[in-house]
Amino acid sequence: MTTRPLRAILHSDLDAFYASVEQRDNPSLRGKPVIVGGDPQGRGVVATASYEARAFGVHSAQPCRLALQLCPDAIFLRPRFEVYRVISRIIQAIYRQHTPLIEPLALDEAYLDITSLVGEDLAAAAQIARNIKHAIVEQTELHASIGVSFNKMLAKLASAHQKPDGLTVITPEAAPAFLETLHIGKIFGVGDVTAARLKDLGITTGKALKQLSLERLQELFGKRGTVLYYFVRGEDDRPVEPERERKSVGKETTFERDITEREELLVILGQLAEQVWNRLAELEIAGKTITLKLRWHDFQLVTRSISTASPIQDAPAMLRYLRPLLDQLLVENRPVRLLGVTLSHLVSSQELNQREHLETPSLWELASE
Ligand code: DCP
Ligand code: MG
Repeated sequence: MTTRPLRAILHSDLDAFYASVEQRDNPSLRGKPVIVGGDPQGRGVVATASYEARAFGVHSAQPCRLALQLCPDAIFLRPRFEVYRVISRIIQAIYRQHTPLIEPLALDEAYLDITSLVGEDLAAAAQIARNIKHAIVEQTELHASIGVSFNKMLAKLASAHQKPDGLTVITPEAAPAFLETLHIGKIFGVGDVTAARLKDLGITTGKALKQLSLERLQELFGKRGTVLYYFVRGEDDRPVEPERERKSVGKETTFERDITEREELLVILGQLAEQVWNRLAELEIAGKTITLKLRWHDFQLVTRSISTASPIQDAPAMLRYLRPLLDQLLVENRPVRLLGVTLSHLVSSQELNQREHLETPSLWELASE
């Protein structure tokens, strides 16, 4: 059963955002594999790839070097955040013509609550979604995929369902069947590692996941287990929060196999730092406290933080702080299963100069010191 009140929620997400902008602004790139991210000769990561590059198995957060192996003809470009921010503002203005209840998740992604406009009528909500898609194409020449449903979780699944240029509606009647046939990896909160654990239990679909009791899921995954229990039943009462104040920006990764080598861990820390930095650059913010999170193979969690007088503004600077934090923690041959990097005590960085950023020494020159 779905809990009331039902809402009308849109989740709007631009297709291959950075790459589509680059193809828009340079017609010779259209129809070609384009990868926006770090240096392919160094150890940077992919921010995003055009659909032509994705066909070769290239995806976000992948090391650029691997992307180059998969797709040797790819054209590598550095991100132009200042252009992406301008587009983001145009899109936000389109959303605001419909509702003030907008929760941005990234420059290209937002939830909109349009319940006050359409009540529970999702067909009317879909018409608004169509209008928004149309206005986005008119004003930016870019395509968005929009999901329409009665809560945030389902709206997000819906927007991903028919990318690119998709419009998917999931009604309360259709939600149970949609969720039952869904591969569990697609459910919010199920990362690769959780999916692998579920697979070991013989669970790969929403239908199979539904067989697990709340208690069993909590036993397996703690608090996240509770969320999974409700999500797989289509229940999510989180409101769209326009004013949510961002307190930190972080990124973490659980490894498919535990890692002991310091050098290997440093490479991963560098990749995480670069992704956190991309996010900071998008938001034009910087942070004064950096936290390293590490989970040992036996699930024990440790964190170490350091605060600085002036904001940390780029990935190489992050790595300079992270390296000694990692060294404090590392114990001979103790395997690590997760690393995370978070920046907090955020400050808006008006002085953040894009040019200076692009000219900072490669993160990877520092990583290999
Ligand atoms: N991004 C990034 N690093 C990631 C994921 C994303 O820098 N690990 C950046 C680049 C993307 C933008 O954020 O263009 C939006 O992220 P999405 O996950 O929405 O990815 P895309 O818009 O590129 O693709 P999709 O069509 O799947 O939405
Ligand atoms: Mg997107």
